[in-house]
Amino acid sequence: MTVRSSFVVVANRLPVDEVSTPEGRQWRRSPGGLVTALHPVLAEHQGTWVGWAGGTGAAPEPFDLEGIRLHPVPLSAEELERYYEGQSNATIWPLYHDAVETPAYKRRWREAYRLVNARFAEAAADVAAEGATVWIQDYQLQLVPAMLRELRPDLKIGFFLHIPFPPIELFMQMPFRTEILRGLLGADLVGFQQRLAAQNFVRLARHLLGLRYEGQMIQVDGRQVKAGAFPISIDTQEMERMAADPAIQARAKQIREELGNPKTIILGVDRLDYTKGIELRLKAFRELLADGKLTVPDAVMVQVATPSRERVEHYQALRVKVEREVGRINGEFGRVGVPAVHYLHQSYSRSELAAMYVAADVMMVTPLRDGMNLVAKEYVASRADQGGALVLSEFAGAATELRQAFLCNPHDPDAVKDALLRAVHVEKPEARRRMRIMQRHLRTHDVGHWAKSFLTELGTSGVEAA
Ligand code: ADQ
Repeated sequence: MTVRSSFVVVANRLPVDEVSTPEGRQWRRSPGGLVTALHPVLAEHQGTWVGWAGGTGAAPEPFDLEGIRLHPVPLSAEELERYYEGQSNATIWPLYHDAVETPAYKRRWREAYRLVNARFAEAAADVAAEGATVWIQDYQLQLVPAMLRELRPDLKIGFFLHIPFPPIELFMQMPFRTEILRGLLGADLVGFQQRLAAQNFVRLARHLLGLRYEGQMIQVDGRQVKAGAFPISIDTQEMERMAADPAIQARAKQIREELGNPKTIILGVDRLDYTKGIELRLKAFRELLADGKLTVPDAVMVQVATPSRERVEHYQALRVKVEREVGRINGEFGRVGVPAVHYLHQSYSRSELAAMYVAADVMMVTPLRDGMNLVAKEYVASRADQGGALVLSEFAGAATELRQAFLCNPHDPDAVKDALLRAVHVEKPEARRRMRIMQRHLRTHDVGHWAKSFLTELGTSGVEAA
């Protein structure tokens, strides 16, 4: 029997991983801010999370884990290639990130995207109780709001976009642009990371469909759709607690030793993605070494580049470029046993990442475009000692809030070099002052605050009180 919930989250992925244990294969809750933020609301309302469980072919039966109902949606191998790798990650992802790589448009990807979105909408319609709130997440599922409204006009529907929403000129490239826009307008509330993105959206509604709007409220088919900015955040308390843990502190010290106790450790942590500006960061470091402004072994760089979307062409090309640049820097500036760049194409546990944050003197977050960037926020929250300095791209959503970072335009190599040098040489009291202000902000603006503001705006009685 299908369990019906008064609160439903719909996201491409379920917040679980299948792991091998001595008792056999088991589901484990995956780490991540979204699930942490939504868990209390889900648990309180016997909520259901609808999403893909990983793997292809038939989906597992719905199951319960830690008080949440998980409702898997199946994907075939072909759908994974067309809907996920194709339409989501080779069309929409680059287009919405200022087309920093050229988006590819394919009819069969579009078709698969429609089909899979319809499947998610049907699954959500099946599990939602009368008058329930359904919160749909991100760019893979932009058609779901309208599809779901069609099936279940009684529901309250929210949508949140985790990535940027492009200006009209760029969005207009998209072959099925009207369908996407109509899809999003199926929601009662469409949330974005940035005010500018919400503005792009309401203007687009007027431009493409001739819809009237006042402020952030769009009139559509006799309904009102609200757009708004809800900057996502991290579980600040958990990050602070983890970073203050003596075991993490000891590990951080050990990392410094393993790196030869350099004066300055410069750190980058990203998914290996062309939006993250990994190459330009490496180039800035190389040029500063060449100019003699930084020297090895006084300064070393650690770049963690988590494997990501490895079957998508642009990602394969990026890996080659990044690894060539790392090789070049180490070839020119490394010494036996002392590389200039430590490049780690691996995934890490949350605690190892925390130890790296604590160990790093300068954190470089230099995306060409990023919806928010949680790494920047995690780094700030991890510096209980108020040490460290953050270099942050103006093109990351986080730059709107973390104004005390060393902000730079990532398209200007001299600006990146300048920000990095300023961060390396900042006086301790000044660095502490900057960290303190940013930390104070993150304590009040954590991921719980994000979820609560969205749900309150959606006006879901009962849910906003959770
Ligand atoms: P992402 O593009 O994935 O997210 P980001 O916000 O930086 O980017 O989040 C990455 C997360 O993965 C961080 O929590 C980080 O700690 C973790 N991580 C990175 N490398 C790791 C590694 N090697 N091992 C383990 N964990 C690692 C998208 C948007 C962002 C937006 C988020 C949330 O692109 O702009 O901030 O969604 O809305």
